[in-house]
Amino acid sequence: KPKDIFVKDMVVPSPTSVQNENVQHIDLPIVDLACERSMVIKQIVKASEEFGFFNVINHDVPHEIIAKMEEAGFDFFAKPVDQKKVAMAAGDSFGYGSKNIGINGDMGEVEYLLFNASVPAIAQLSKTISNVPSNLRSSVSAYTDAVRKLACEILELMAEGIGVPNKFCFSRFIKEVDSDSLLRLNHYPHNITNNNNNNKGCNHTKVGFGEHSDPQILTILRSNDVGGLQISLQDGVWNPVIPDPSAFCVNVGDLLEVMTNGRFLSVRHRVVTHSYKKKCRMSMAYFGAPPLHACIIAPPIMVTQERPSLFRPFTWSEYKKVTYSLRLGDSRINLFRNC
Ligand code: GA4
Repeated sequence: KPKDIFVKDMVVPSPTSVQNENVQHIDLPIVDLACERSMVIKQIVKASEEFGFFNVINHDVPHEIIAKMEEAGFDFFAKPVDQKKVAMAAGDSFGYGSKNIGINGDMGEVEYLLFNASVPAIAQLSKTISNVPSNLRSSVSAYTDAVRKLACEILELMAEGIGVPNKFCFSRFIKEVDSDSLLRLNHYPHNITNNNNNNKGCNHTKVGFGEHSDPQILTILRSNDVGGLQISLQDGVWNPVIPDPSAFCVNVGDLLEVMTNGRFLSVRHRVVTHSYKKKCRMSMAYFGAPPLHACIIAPPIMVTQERPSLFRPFTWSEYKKVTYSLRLGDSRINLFRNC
């Protein structure tokens, strides 16, 4: 049983605005997939160890697939709220949501669409999803298949880079038919402030999606050219990520930190919205996850005398349960550390 879990008897609202924060600009590492393979591997490993985040350029995901996904997403979010609300209703945890993040009181200036991104769920999208326009369905299907392939390629390069004998040891999880992977479209509406006397000339920064780490194995994120993503490499310091719509921003999730025995970092990040921005940010995140029953443990080569095992073995189902019982910003990974 995970240690130290306590139930909060009062729901404390999450902060909605950001004030006087320490913001420091950094350049995210760039991984150029057109480079020589051994070079790519080195870049990926270094970035995953030092930043937990990197931008991938010269990937094989066709531009049309990305453009169609973005267009279908924007078309959907432009619809009236009552039309959006019916998307995939029917007691499912997937579908449209607005402002509420998770089930424990977290809120953000965001609306979103959540899809099951396993291979069979995506192949059956037309049968399993109701009240979603057909152009959105076909875009989600083509986009998810393409980014899943990219995620597998990156996970295989990572495995090779850290010397794991089976290069499929991470990617096999997200290829499984019952993989618990997700696709999430996040739309951050305008953060417009009234120009009354109290706030004239002020720029307001609000929380779009509060700080957290991603629980899964690997996240592949694509955003339009509106910024807002910030990562935290040091407690209390936020590093804005300059958006590059032609790249994919890749980040290590909690499970990959565990399976590399702490060598790769699952870094906390958040999205903020600025009142001076005229355009909405839209991001599309693929979260590569294992099946619920999968046992999460570092391969033997990652555990040495100098680097003893940092985490106890657990199933994704156990980790997910803990994740959903806590608040967005709570640390989950620490509950699974060996003493
Ligand atoms: C963060 C990453 C993904 O967006 C997500 C989120 C999930 C949700 O929105 O339902 C969670 C959040 C995320 C982690 C803590 C829990 C669960 C909201 C929340 C408060 C889909 C995921 O897998 O974990």
